[in-house]
Amino acid sequence: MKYLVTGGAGFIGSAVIRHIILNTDCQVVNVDKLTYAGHLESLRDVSSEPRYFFEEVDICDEDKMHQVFRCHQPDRVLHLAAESHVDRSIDGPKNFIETNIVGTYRLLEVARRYWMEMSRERRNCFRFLHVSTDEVFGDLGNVKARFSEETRYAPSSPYAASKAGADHLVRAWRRTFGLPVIVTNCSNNYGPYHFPEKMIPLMILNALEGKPLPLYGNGLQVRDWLYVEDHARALCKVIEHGMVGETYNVGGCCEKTNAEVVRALCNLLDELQPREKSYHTLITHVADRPGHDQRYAIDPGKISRELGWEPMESFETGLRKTVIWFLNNLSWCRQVQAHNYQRTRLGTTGREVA
Ligand code: NAD
Ligand code: TDX
Repeated sequence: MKYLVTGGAGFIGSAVIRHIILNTDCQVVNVDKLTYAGHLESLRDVSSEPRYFFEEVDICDEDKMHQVFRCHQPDRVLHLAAESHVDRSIDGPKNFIETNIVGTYRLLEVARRYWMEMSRERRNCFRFLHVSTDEVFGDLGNVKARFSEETRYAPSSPYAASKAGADHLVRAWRRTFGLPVIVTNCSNNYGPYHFPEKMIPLMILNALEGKPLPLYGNGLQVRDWLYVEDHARALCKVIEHGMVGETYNVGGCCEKTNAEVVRALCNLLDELQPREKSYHTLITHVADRPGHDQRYAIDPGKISRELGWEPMESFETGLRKTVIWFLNNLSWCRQVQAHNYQRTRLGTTGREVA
């Protein structure tokens, strides 16, 4: 069995590849353009394994993607390659439209051609899993509801709109061409190898450098957190046992305000790496993100009932593991920050204090 993983040098893609290589005897082809967010260092635990292959290719490049499919003959496609940071999509939406929408369209066409040329037996087993986000559903505000697989799409940011567009394309390729696709929509991930422009790693690294911890607006926005290895397990379960044409919401039932998350990080750092003044003194309110969604929350009932998936990590154990991982892997952080890292909208620069 051979998996083709797009975006495998990113945060979640690298967790998926580690999971497959360490827990199965399958082969994995990692197709990644290595943007500022893609780092082969994140795969150092598995990259010497002969079942792992790397192709530095842009998913928008149809000719090269055809060659990759022809050469590796994958049985499964896990599509994670994307521009993924909301703040960057506000500063410059172009790359988001190109990779997330046009790139997904090109990948669907390459996969469709490849699938149509497969033997009947292999064609019946082929699967294309498109990895999407809860942000496509938009803002829950302060109502109690959670997102189900039937929730209407109402994306707020250019990032969310580009992911929504990609989701629609993937479902259309199922309905019109019969391509055996499955879609997942997951909530916020956190854990090792998280690129330090996202809130949790940014706060940890800023704290260790004694820099302000920039909470957008009032800090009361709610995100639903899931440890990245639980997401990787969910994706493998869905691609193996999920129903073709279906959508599965993935989430940890772990709603926290951003202020709660940052306070929990400060408590852990005060315990694990104490400094003269508590890390809490670094918390700073800064100008809000334009169009900032107030609340996301996933109902993971379907994947739990139908596929038996449950998160294994609690927020408390997962966050502690994450902080310890960052404390022990500051050289990885320095490497990825040095690599072509444009300091745009990091929250520590250019933002007014509210
Ligand atoms: P990431 O930004 O850490 O990694 C993205 C990877 O895709 C990088 O390795 C990058 O080099 C690669 N890439 C970007 N453009 C490419 C292109 N044109 N061709 C080939 N490779 C390209 O992202 P992530 O946080 O790991 O997210 C992975 C996927 O999961 C995305 O589709 C994202 O929308 C989705 N998702 C993320 C989260 C989250 O909390 N991070 C939650 C739900 C869903
Ligand atoms: O400095 C910050 N201060 C702050 O208050 C940053 C970077 C973020 N925030 C807030 C904004 C959000 O409410 O924290 C929350 C989390 O922000 P991010 O880490 O940027 O994640 P988010 O915008 O929620 O999107 C993430 O989850 C869904 C991923 O980046 C997406 O790829 C995924 O689809």
